[in-house]
Amino acid sequence: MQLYGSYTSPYVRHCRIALLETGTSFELIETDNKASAEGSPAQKVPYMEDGNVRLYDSASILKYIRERAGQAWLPDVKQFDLFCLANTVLDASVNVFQLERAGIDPQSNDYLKRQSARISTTVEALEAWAQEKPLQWNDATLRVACFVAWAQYRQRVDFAACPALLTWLETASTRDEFKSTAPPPA
Ligand SMILES: N[C@@H](CCC(=O)N[C@@H](CS)C(=O)NCC(=O)O)C(=O)O
Repeated sequence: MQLYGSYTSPYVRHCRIALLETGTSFELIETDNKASAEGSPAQKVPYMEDGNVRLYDSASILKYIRERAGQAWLPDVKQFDLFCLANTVLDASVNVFQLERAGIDPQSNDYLKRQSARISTTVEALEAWAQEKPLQWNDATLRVACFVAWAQYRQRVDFAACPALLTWLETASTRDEFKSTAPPPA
């Protein structure tokens, strides 16, 4: 299986962790924006190829990896909703990060202000979720851990008021597959 992506992308990291956890043999092909524009209609990473199967989003890739290994993929609707919420905050944070890199002030228009507000309210909701339960390892909580780790790595969110999320990250960081897929030093 070929996974196209980068060593810094949290979406790619999540797929790499699932591949390692399921013992699936794969090759990570480093892919920049120019290559992803040619390799995927979404012009994003990750995308993957396995024989004649080509998938263009980390969610479908994760479902494919887990089901190929005989596992169910997020059958619980509340866990699936947590995955979606973590995805929403990740998408918004990556979007604001890319715009800032392009020199656009995130406070410069109402839509970007809403993106920033969306990040804050979603982080609060994730923290409330994490306060309710210890970390139960599945693709929803793994998505949350990938988000928190990436947001720290790119200094997007101050998690000082989120002790439960930090505890989840600490727990995730004890796992070999999570440790070995950490992004390179910024
Ligand atoms: N919904 C996609 C999001 C993937 C995504 O946003 N990837 C980023 C890298 S972290 C990307 O390729 N961005 C390129 C761009 O926005 O032009 C997924 O889950 O795979």
